Amino acid sequence: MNYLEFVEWGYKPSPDELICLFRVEPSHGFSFDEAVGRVASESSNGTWTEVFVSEEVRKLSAKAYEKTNGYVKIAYPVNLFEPGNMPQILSSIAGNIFGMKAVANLRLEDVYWPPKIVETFKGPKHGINGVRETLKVKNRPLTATVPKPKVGMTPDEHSWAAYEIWVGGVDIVKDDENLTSQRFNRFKERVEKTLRMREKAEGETGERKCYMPNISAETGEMIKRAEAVRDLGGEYVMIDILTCGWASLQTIRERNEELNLILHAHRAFHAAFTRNPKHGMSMKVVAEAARLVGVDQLHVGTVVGKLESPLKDVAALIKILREEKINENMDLKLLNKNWQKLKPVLPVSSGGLHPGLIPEVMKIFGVNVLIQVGGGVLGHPDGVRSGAAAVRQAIEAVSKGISLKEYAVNHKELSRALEKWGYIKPK
Ligand code: CAP
Ligand code: MG
Repeated sequence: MNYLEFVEWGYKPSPDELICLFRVEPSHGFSFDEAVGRVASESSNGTWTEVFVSEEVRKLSAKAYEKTNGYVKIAYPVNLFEPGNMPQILSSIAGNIFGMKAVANLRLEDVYWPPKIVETFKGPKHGINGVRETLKVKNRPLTATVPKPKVGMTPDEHSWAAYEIWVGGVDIVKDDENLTSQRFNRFKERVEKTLRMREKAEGETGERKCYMPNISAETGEMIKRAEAVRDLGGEYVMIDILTCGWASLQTIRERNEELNLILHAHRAFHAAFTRNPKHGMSMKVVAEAARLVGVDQLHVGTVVGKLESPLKDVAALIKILREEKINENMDLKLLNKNWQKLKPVLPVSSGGLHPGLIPEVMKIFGVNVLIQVGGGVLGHPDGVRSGAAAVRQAIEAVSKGISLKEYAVNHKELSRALEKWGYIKPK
């Protein structure tokens, strides 16, 4: 098989073609071009030995056309893909190729999605504006807290923690990624009791409060749980999109046309394949697929918190989720994008955060962000309600351009949070 038939340096792809940026590290004994030819072949319509290929079939072959510093751009004819089918698209461009013996390492760094693909996906139902309208919060970061310990509490304990979090000042209570419907905390009972506490907290604070129950489960069960949330008066559901899978996310998004819930996407499992800079698939491609399929909020990291999230990655993810058009930026290893009418997605910054880190998070994200603080609220020395208040006070301080230290002089809850955690960056 002559894999170099899938290589044409200098080829000019049409704007209709899907483009992938790969980092390619050939195995010993393979030239860069031979390895690249195999990647383009295996991810489009080639195989390891000669087979009859008609002219029509050859039109579906991918072409490697530009290379710099170990990175290569490969162009894919749009007809290679089934419009609107995310599993099929990723099975092509992020499928067998990672296991090829011809590459020692291979990483799908980014994708340019052509208009004929973008227009076949629904995108977010609510987007950032819809989320803000629901919460009635205009121009400050939204806040969320996961009641910790992450699993083990009963519905009564969970809903009580939620009440304390809401009355302390946090906008949204979020289930943790591994809390679904275990023996000690059945889904429906938790949602009923927590939404009842939400009403109590709204009555006492005069602020809108929301709850994000985690519906992650077999797809049919997820639909039942989403319908239950809608019937109980909830506005949100959370889905662990990577352990649930793209097909199930598309099914929930379809069903959500009528349910009209805000979809919060947790990305647990991503670091299994996004973290290694030499091999796997970047979080950028996950974020792009999530925006296309149509989540309203997505975790993107903190830079300063407990989980690996370098600034360049987070900066690229913020652009992918919030901007409509993006120019190619090789410093961020970002190909150009045109999301057309797809609504923007609210980035979620979470993981090891506490009030002392909020100024840095707001410097990175600005105000269009959902800041999730779990342990940093539940672990406050004066209790949950004080922890929640300290988060809001930290945001107020930044919004007023006042240092936390100064603002803490007249805000006890913030002062006590700084006493306990200072400005530490948890690992
Ligand atoms: C954070 C969290 C989130 C992580 C996920 C946790 O809790 O609930 O799942 O933020 O990581 O379970 O660790 P804390 P990412 O606020 O107590 O750290 O946001 O990077 O996807
Ligand atoms: Mg969690």
